[in-house]
Amino acid sequence: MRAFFDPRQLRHAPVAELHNGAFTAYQETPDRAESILRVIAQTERPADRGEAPILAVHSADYVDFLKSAHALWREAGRDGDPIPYAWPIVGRRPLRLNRIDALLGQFSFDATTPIAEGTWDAVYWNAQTAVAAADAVLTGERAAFALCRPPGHHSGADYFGGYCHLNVAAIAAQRARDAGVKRVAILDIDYHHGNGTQDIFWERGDVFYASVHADPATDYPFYWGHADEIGGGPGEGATLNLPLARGARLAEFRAAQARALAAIRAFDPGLLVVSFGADTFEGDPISYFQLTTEDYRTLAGDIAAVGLPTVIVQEGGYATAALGSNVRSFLSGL
Ligand code: SP5
Ligand code: ZN
Repeated sequence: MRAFFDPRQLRHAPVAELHNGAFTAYQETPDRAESILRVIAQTERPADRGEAPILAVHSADYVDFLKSAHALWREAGRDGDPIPYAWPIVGRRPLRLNRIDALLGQFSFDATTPIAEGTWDAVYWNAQTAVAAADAVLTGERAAFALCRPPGHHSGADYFGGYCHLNVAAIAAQRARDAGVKRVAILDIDYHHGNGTQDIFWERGDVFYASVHADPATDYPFYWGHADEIGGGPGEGATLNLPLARGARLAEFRAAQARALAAIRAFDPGLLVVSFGADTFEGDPISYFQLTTEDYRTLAGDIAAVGLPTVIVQEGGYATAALGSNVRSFLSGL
C-alpha cells in the first residue's frame, strides 16, 4: 500500500499540555510518527497542492490565525507556546478582536493544544499528506495511508483542540468530493469522538460520518458524540454516533463497527476515509478500551470486506512504543 509522509510534519513539537489541572509533557509527540515510520517499508513525500484543499474545509480567517498565532504571542512579549485560556461563551455577541489572547479563545475549544513555532508548517504538510493519499486512491489505488501527525478529527472549520489543528480526514473527504465522487463516507475509529469532522459535515447530505468511540458522558470531548446526534438539515441521518462504555474489547468494538459499516454500505459512497486512531489499544496511556495489536487486523479485514476505495488517515494513539506495530497490524488487514 502506498504511504505518504513529509518530515516537516515533525516541526510541531509543543513542550507541555494542561492535564488534570497541571502541566504535563505533551502527549502527541513527533516520536509517534517515528514509531510508525520504523514499521513502514517506504513512504512518499506528498506533492504541494497549495492552500486550496485546506480552504475547501477551513475558514480563511482561521487559516490566517494559525499562521500568525505564534508570532503574535511573541509580539505580546510572551515565552513558551500560546495556549488558549479564555473563550467566548455561547450567546455572547461576536466581537472582532485582534489581541492574541482573544483570538486564541475564538479559534479553539480547549486548553490542551498549544501552537508551537513550527505548527503551521507541520500542519500544512500534514494536510498535503492527506491530499496525496486521497489523490492516490482517486487515481486508481485501492487503498492508501496518510501518516498524519498531528491528528485532525477534533479540528472544526474554524477551531483547533484535542491535539488537532487541520482536519485531515475532512480535507481528504472534500478532496474526493471536489474530484467528482458524489458521496463520501468517513469511518472514525479513534477512541475519541471526532467532533470536528462531525461539525464540518453536520448539514451535508453528501458526506456520511460514522464514529465508534468512548461514551462522551465519561470521555473527551464530552459535548459531542452522543447517540442522539444524527446531523441537521440536509445532513439529517448522515451522522451516526456509536458510543461504547469504557473497557470495551474486540467483541463490542467489532459489533459497533459492523453497524457503522452497514450504514455506510447503505449510503453507497464512492470512497471511504478511515480516521484510524490506535488509542483504542489496551496499553494506551490516556484511554480505556482493551483492543490488542492483533485486533486491528481483524477490524481492518471487516472494513476491507465492504470493498470501497479507502484512504486511511492516522489520528490518535499514544502508546508510542507499540504504535508502529498497531498501525502495521491494521494496514495488513486492508
Ligand atoms: C486525536 C486525539 O486522540 N486527541 C485526544 C485528545 C485528548 N485530550 C484530552 C485528554 C488529555 C489527556 N492528557 C494526558 C496527558 C498525560 N501526560
Ligand atoms: Zn483519540
